[in-house]
Amino acid sequence: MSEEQIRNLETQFEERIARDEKIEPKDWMPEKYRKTHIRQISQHAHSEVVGMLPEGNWITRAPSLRRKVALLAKVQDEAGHGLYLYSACETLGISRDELYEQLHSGKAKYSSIFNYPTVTWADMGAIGWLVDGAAIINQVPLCNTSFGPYARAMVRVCKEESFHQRQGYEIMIKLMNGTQEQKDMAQDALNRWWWPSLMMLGPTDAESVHTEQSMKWKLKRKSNDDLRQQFIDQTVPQAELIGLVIPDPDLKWNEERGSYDFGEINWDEFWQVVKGHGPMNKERMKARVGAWEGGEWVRDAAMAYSEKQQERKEKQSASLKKEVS
Ligand code: FAQ
Repeated sequence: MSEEQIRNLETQFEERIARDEKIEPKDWMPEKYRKTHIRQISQHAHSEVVGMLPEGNWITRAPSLRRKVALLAKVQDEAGHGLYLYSACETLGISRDELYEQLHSGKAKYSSIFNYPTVTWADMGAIGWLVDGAAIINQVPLCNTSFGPYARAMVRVCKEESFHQRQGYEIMIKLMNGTQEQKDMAQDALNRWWWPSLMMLGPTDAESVHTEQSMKWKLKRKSNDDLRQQFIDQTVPQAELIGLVIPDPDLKWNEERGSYDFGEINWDEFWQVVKGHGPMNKERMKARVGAWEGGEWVRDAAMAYSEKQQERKEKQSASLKKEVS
């Protein structure tokens, strides 16, 4: 293709983005757009899959049958989200095997938030309320993202995240209506999950290397700082309502801005976690790689079964053809 032809295609592409048209897998797209989407969608998929581990840790120890059923359903939903997202990513021309390889070799990133331990039952409340709460704030704008398969996957994901957020908040309400020990447990979980939840929404806009281009392509519809502010403004009244205290002495309502001012985020901690040195990075990777290797016989059996079915079908159609002739 000549340079002029490429320029024309780029112009048409930018015009489609400006008109808010969805870009579909078979449409022409700049190589950088494709790569950026593979990066973000695959990181998102990996986050959903690794994100099953902290809560999976509590399925066998949920305090009642109702809580167990709800947590089990939530964790299964996260697996489903990972699968839609891997499928959306595959439409950009990368295989599932390559994506898994990137995760298992440590080349691919996944959300920092899942590298923290879940030490008490209250952490199940805090994760649903805060982590899923932050995920919804980040993902609702993504329902309007420019790449069709990603936008469509996000619609369903957001509906499910909304149930997850409520089940988490309900756990916190229950604990805050309980004994002093239960209240302390809920407060302790909030103390540990608050700051990592703010970090989860990504580095400050000044440090965010991808935001500018991603906003132009309408991959991202809101900046990291805007989403973080929205999360704080929405969550603080929810904490106050049930008697929890946000662990930030600098948190203060700013009348002029109509938003909360908040304290300094420990970005050194964030980058340490992103670079693989968080409290649970090694355990998370070990669990994922172990699951992949331990599941090899299941994949082999599924492949053998499908090959057998195919052979059977071919034999049947061959004998049918013989009969007809
Ligand atoms: N953790 O320039 P930016 C969930 C990296 S799903 C690790 O700002 P961008 C559901 C970033 O990749 C949670 N790394 O990047 C659930 C980049 O590095 P790179 C996941 C992070 O892409 C709930 C570098 O820093 N959600 O929770 C993080 O424009 C409960 C510079 O950053 C999504 O993935 C981080 N937190 O903005 C499941 C949503 N933040 O790639 C189970 C889709 C940044 O150059 C239980 N993703 N980095 O090597 C997004 O919206 C964006 O990718 C952001 C980051 C906002 C995460």
